Amino acid sequence: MKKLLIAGLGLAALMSLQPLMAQQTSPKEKINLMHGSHRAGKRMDAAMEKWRGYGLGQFIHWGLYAIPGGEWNGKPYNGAAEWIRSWNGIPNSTYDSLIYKFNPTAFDATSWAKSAKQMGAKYVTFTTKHHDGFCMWPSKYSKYTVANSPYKKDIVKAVVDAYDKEGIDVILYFSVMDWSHPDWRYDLKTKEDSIAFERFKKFTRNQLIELLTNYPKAKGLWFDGTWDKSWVKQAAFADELETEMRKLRPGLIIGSRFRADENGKRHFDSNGVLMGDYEQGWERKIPNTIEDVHGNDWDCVMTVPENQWGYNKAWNGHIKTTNELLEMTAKCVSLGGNFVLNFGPQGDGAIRNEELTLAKQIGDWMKVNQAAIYNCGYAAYDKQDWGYFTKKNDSDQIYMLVFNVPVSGALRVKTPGKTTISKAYLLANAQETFLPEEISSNEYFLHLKKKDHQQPFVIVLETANKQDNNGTKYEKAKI
Ligand code: JFZ
Repeated sequence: MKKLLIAGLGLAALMSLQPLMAQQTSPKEKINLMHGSHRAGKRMDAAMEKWRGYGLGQFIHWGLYAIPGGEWNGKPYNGAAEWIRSWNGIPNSTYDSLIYKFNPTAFDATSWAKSAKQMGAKYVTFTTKHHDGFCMWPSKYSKYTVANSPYKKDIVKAVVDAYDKEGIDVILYFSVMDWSHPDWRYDLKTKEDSIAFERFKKFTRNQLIELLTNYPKAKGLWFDGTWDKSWVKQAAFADELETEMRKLRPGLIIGSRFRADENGKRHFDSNGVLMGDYEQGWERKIPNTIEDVHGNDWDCVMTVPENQWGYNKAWNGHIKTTNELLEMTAKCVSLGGNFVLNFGPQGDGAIRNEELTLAKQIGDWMKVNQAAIYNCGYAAYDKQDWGYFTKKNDSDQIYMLVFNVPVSGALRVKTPGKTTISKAYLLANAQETFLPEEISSNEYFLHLKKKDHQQPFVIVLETANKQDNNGTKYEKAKI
């Protein structure tokens, strides 16, 4: 009886497995989508090739929220400083009247750009309009802009021009969600909501076309605030608008956080294909393996404190150090992405000293080691505990970015396929060479002479192809 029961259960389990097995063996049906991804695989044009090679970027969150700087009437706001308008501790109208206080006398776009250049940033993403709706450019379509603040001048123009002059590409951040616009809705529940949102869609289109027209030097748009149901339901509109923007500005770079497909799928469409030019979901997190990025381009945006983008006076919690940020940069590049570090300038327009110091220290390291970051990507070498491998795009040059020196002083390297190490030397000083000790086929130790390193360092590997297998010292074990 017991046996029978078990046998019966087994059969039931087997039967229940069957549909699953069938699903696994037959190729997944591709859903026909009107507003899904328009491209499979990476964009290979010059603009995107350049983006791919940036390695390191800067993000800037600056707007009215920088004036309260994370506190109101002496009370700290517990969320991210740029979200303070959403706090019930402040009436919206009181927050919005910060426009009359916006007069950043210490703002100097050139000094920002010089600091970014010193850091080694190749691109900057700048908040033209965050969720509060305040426009950092004199938009024709809103009264809530710099033009109506005591400062009056166009901040987006100043930023675009200053960074462009330093050779740093500019991407415009734009929040679709707009808390101050009367027609913004989180969801469309009534006919009135839909009518209001139609107006909001026109307004959004107008502002985006205005930005692209006013600032033709900008290389791309970084969208945010696109997660609410109201916007997710606009697959056709957003698709059409994206096409229009791309037509207006060939080469324009738009990430995966702009639009949803007709089933409401964001970032990846219903077939799992990336929407937009790169994956924009790596927000304060970094992938661990190359599988995590599914063959797509991507960048990671990171705050210095835990989760503060706009200026926060309190600057609480763990503040990331230069070495941590360099390690994140190395990790991102080693997995084919860019690392983008956020800065939150003060209400008066100056960048806080802590951030200026980080920029300088990162830059000091970059000056010596930038070859391992710019135009580099995934090396396809086994990850080792001492750090990260990167590979120069379009060349065989391999870099070892060392963050953890083992007590043995021996850095393990496994080379792929028929690759051998022909030369290894310090990027900072080519005279300092390392004789690779071959410990097994395709496996080496590089012995460090010095073990007390205060800073991460880079070793350049020059590689060669093994002539043939007969020449190698090691034979595969016969098992
Ligand atoms: C958004 C904003 O709300 C925030 O203020 C900041 O501008 C940041 C860069 O972007 O916050 C997000 C957006 C996406 C995720 C998390 C926070 N996400 O995908 O996990």
